[in-house]
Amino acid sequence: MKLDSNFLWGGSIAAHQCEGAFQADGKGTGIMDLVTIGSYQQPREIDSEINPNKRYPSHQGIDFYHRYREDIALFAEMGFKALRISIDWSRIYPKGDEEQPNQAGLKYYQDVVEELLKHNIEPIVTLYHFEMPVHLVKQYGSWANRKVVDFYLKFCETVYQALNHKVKYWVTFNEMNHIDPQTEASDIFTYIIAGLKYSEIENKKQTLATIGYNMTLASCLAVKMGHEINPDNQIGCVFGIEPVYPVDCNPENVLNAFQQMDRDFYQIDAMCNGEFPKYKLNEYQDLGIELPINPEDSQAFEHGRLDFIGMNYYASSVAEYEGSDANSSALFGGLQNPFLKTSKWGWTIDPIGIRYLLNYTYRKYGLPIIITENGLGAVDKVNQAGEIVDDYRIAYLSDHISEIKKAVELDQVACFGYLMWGPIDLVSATTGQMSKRYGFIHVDLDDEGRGSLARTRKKSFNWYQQVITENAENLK
Ligand code: BGP
Repeated sequence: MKLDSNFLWGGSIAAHQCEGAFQADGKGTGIMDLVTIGSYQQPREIDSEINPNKRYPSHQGIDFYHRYREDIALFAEMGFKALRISIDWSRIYPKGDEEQPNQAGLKYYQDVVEELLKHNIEPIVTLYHFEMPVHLVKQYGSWANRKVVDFYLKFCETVYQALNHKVKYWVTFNEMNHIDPQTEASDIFTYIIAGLKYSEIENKKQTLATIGYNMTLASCLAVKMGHEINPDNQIGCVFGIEPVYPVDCNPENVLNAFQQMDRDFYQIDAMCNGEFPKYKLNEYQDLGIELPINPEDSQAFEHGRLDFIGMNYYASSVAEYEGSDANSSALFGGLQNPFLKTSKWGWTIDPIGIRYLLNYTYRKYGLPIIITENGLGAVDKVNQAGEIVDDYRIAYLSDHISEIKKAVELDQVACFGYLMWGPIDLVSATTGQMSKRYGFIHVDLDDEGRGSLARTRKKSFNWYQQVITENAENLK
């Protein structure tokens, strides 16, 4: 099998990382509007109110809100077939529990979608990418409260209707799989998903299991609703999964690695197999966790199955030795893989991992997969001629795309698109930095918010343009 001629080449961005304009046209405060800048070593601070003396990168983003036409024209110039955007919930329902949506917020996204369609770029819309109204966290306790599922569904319905027949590909959630009752997390990881700092969550196991269940249920209900509104809708969910390798071939370590990787799949199981997995219910029962299950939930799992799976892939990790207390992933500061190099932010660079993940996931579910994120966060330097020669980014992307091609052409995986993360430099989710750059397009903005915001094509811009034109036929 060859890469399809309609293969969806493009990129992915998220509202809170690019839009800025954090109070424009009636937008409410979203959870990421309260997070400061950090770095690889220094975690981002999470405040409960906006402190006027601090800088919050989402407030400015890269000003995509006002410059989307210019930016989309640049994506079109590269030949994008698709762009994944997210809808900031707090633009549509500023507090989350209003009766009526904010029309100005809806109009903005309708305009963005029109602009994409004008350039023949397929919009892929994520309904929840770390953008929850803060009010829902403070007033209702976030996803631990079932009412939030209803507010989310109301938001989904509003957006499905507003963009009906314009948008065909939808994503219910981005990376909800980072919530796991049995894995210790840093504050930012539970915060980006649910607006709650890990260290402050009371009764952690119970609360995180409930959040995971409610979000999984919400995704299934949103799929069901989206199909009812328009049977042509193709609805998926995006997961951020790392292949986890054993530290050696000691069967205990191999099993340990398998089990660790498997923890990230229970929500996909629930969304593909028509029921919330029994093994998870039994596990929770053994831990003394009680899930807030309603009898009618089974209908949601039965009728809310995904049409496709979105995979965000950046890195692989190595599991600690069996019995070790340490948390293992390289991404979160665990063991390094001696066979692989890492990025400046410590993320392993493992192109074969994407082929492994595609194979593993496709064999498990048989559903079409789209790579919804993949890219290299790097420090770019503008040379004396004003150019950015980002050969390291080209090498990273080229190596990963080669492995995707092998997965499709040699392993018969149904992968229907590749969306590079951050085709334009934007704010990093984990660190808040601008200096962690992913883009084909450079944005003149530094970590302190200084710069003209001017957009410049990097060397990789022309490279990706050629990859798309040739459908990746002549990769080096
Ligand atoms: C993914 C998120 C994205 C993006 C990406 C890169 O997990 O879905 O929003 O940010 O990671 O991470 P970072 O921006 O921290 O480098």
